[in-house]
Amino acid sequence: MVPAIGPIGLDYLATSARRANIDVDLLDLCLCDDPDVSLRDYFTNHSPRLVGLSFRNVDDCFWPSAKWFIPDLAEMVHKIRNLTDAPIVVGGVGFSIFAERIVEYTGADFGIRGDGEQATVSLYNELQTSRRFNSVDGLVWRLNGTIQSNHPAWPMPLSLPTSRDAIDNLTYFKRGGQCGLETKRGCNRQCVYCADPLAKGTELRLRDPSEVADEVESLIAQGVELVHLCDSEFNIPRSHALAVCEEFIRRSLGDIIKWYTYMAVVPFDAELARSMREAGCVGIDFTGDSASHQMLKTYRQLHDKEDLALAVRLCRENGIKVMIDLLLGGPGETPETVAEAIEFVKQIGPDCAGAPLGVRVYPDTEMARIVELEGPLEDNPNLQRKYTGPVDFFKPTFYIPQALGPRPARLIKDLIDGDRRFFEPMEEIVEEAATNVGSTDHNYNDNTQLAEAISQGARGAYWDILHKLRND
Ligand code: B12
Repeated sequence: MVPAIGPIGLDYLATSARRANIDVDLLDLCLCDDPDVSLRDYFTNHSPRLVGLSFRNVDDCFWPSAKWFIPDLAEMVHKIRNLTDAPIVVGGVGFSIFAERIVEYTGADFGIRGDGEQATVSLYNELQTSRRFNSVDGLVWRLNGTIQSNHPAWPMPLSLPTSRDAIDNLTYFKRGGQCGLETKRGCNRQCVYCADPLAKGTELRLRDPSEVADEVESLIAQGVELVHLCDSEFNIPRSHALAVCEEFIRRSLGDIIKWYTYMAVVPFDAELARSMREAGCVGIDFTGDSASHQMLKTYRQLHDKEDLALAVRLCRENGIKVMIDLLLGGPGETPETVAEAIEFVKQIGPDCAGAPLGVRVYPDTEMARIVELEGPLEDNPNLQRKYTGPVDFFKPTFYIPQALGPRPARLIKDLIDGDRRFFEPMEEIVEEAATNVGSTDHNYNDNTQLAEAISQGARGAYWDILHKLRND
C-alpha cells in the first residue's frame, strides 16, 4: 500500500520471540525492490522452522474503490509454500477480523487471532515439542481437515517492552511520514459498525505509561520525530490517556516528538487537552460519525452535537489541529440527516472533516445484525459491492441507504459545496482519477499525492498533510 505504513506488529513480535531465545529473521517485502527475488534469495540460504506473515489490511474499506487484498495474500502463501517446507502462520489486525475465513481461503497452516507476541512463541514451542495446538491462544489450525479456533489471544495484563529495532522504522518514517505506537489494546465502546473489538477484544488492556515512554525514546533514538498513535481511541479510558501524557511531560518528550491520534469525542475536557498538547500532541482525528442526534444514536455513539463543538473549541484553544471524521450512509440516513451533519460541522469549524460514503459491513458486528434484520441479503437494495455472487461480508460490502437517491456521493458533494475543509466521497464515475493528484477524498491507499508530498519532506497525519497541500 502507498504510502508505506510500518508493520509495527512485527517489531513487537520479534522482541518477544528473541526474548524467548528464538532466532528471528525479518524479510520486509514492503521495502524490497523485488519481493519475489528477495523471497527466493532468502529461502535459498535459510531454512526457518516457522514462517510468519503479517497481514494488516484485508481491504481498503473505501467505497467505491473497494479493493480486496485476500487473493494477493493467497498468492503469497502459495509462493512461500513452493520455497520452503516450514509451516506458515498468518496474523495481523486485518487477519484477526476474518481469521478462520483467511486460513481457509489462503491455505496457510495456521493463523493467530489477536496479539501475536506470546502466541507465536507458544506455537513455535509446540511445533518443536508435543504439538498440543489447542493450548496456543488465538490459534486457528486444522484437525483432521477441519478448521479449529482457540480463544483469541488478548492477554491481560499487557506488557510489551520493546526497543522497536526489528523493522526499519526510520525508512518507514521517511516513506510514510510517521511511525506507529500503541498505548493500549482493545476497545469497550459499542459502535455498531466497528471491527476493532473482533481483532483487539472488548476489554481495555493498558500498557504501563513508562513502558510507552521508553518506546518513544527508542524511536527518537532512531531518528523518528513524529508518531501516530495506533490505539483505537486514545481517550478511552481518560485516566490512562492522562497518565501517558503525564509520563511524556515528566520526561519532556513533548519538546522532541510530535504525535497525532484518533479519539472518541467524549470524554474530552480542558485538562486532557492541555496535557495532550504539553505532551506533544499536535493533531486529533475525532470519531465524529455524524452530527445528527438520530444517526449518533443509531451508531451507538456516546456523544452529541454539543460535544463535537466542545471538542473543536478545546483543540483550538490548545493549538491542536482538529479533524472530524463523519461516517455518512448508515442505516436510517436521509438527505436531511446528511445535511444536518455537514452544516453543523461547517459551523463548528474544524481544520478538516472526512465525509466518506458507505459503511463497511463486517461479520459478527451489530451492523451485520441490523442488515440481516432488513431481510434477505441478496435482495437488500442498501448493500453495495463490486464482486459478483452471493453477498459475503468477508468481501468489501458497503451499506448505502436507498433514501440517499441514485447519486449519493453527488448529493454529499453538493452539500459540502466546495468547502475545502471537507474530504469528499469518491464518486463512482471519477474512480479512475481517485489516485491522481487533485482527488478530493481521503483514501490513504494508493495515494500518489500523499506519497509524493512525503517524499518531499511532508510529515504528519495524512489528513493534515492533505489539508496543507490543498490550502497551499
Ligand atoms: C493507526 C491506524 C492507521 C494509521 C497508521 C499510522 C501508523 N503509522 O501506524 C493510518 C491513519 C495511516 C491508517 C491508515 C489506513 N488504515 Co488503519 N488503522 C490503524 C489502527 C487504529 C491501528 C493499527 C496498528 O498499527 N495497530 C498496532 C499493531 C501493533 O497491532 P497489529 O498490527 O494488529 O499487530 C498485532 C497483531 O495483529 C499480531 N500480528 C501482527 N502481525 C503478525 C504477524 C504474525 C505472523 C502473527 C502470528 C501475528 C501478527 O500481533 C501484533 C502484536 O500483538 C487499526 C485499527 C486497530 N485498532 O488496530 C486501523 C486499521 C488497520 N486500518 C484500516 C484501514 C482500512 C486503513 C486504510 C486502508 C484506510 C484508507 N482507505 O485510507 C489506510 C491504509 C493506509 C496505508 N497506506 O497503508 C482497517 C483495516 C480493516 C480491513 N478491512 O482490512 C483497520 C483495522 C481499522 C478498521 N477497523 O477499519 N491506519
